[in-house]
Amino acid sequence: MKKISLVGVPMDLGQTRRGVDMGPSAIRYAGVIERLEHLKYDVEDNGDIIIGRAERLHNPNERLKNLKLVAEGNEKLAEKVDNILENGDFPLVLGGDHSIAIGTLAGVAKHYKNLGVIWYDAHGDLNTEETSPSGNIHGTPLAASLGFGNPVLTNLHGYSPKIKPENVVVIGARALDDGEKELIKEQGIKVYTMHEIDRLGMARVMEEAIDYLKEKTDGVHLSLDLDGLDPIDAPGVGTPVMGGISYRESHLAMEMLAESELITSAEFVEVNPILDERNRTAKVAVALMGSLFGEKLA
Ligand code: B3U
Ligand code: MN
Ligand code: MN
Repeated sequence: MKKISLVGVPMDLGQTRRGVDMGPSAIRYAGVIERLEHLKYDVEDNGDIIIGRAERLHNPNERLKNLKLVAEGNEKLAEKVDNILENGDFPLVLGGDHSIAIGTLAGVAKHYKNLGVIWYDAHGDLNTEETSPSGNIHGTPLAASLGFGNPVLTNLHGYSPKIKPENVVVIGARALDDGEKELIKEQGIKVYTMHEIDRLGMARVMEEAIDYLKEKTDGVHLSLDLDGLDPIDAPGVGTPVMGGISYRESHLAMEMLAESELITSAEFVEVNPILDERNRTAKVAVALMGSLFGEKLA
């Protein structure tokens, strides 16, 4: 069995609500290491990536907020993740806001010819510097990894693009901006919105997503934003959107991914303990990791 190599990324500069930098501590406190060790994994905790401190939270002349510090933190993360894969271990990244997916994917994608990505999120994170309504980099990482957006982000870790549009599946979307909808159409990105999840059911959605990626990819990264879940189940997130994926559907999704043996790296992001109720969202994240790594109900 592979060793799981954990990295925390206390990043909160990709958006404007403070507190998400405490996500890695909250997830550790919720027992991630014990949970994975109980499943007989060898778990190594690499501690946290050091993220720079902004003297002043964002310069109003900059379109993308805190671009330099976000890029620097992501470059360090990319190097770390790259080394973890070099050692043959499984990288498990704990966020932090979703801007860290730029660094994770930069470190991961080098190791594959056709990396698949499952983007589990209420949002598409497909904005670019031009289309972003907020200037928050956590709304742009999927676009950046596909090669769209500011070159400081797209060229992170020295190459672009990291992934191909036909190897991406977005699951749980229900808050897409106009520019994101255009990019989805133009690039033919597979998206299961809440409409499809309601219509087909999560089991069918996951079967289709797994079949779609299975043949054409040589590794699949899971990027799970806790706001993909309904805020009733995961209240501790910066941008909650009603009408999301339930706790049970999410467990089913993780269990089906575990059965598929497709996932080769993962990250869990956007846990914000300040906005949470008694660390509930971090506990949900850890429970989902349990299912992803093969925990069985009976
Ligand atoms: N699409 C909006 C909102 C958003 C994206 N990701 C999150 N919120 N978490 C934006 O700002 O790009
Ligand atoms: Mn996201
Ligand atoms: Mn989101």
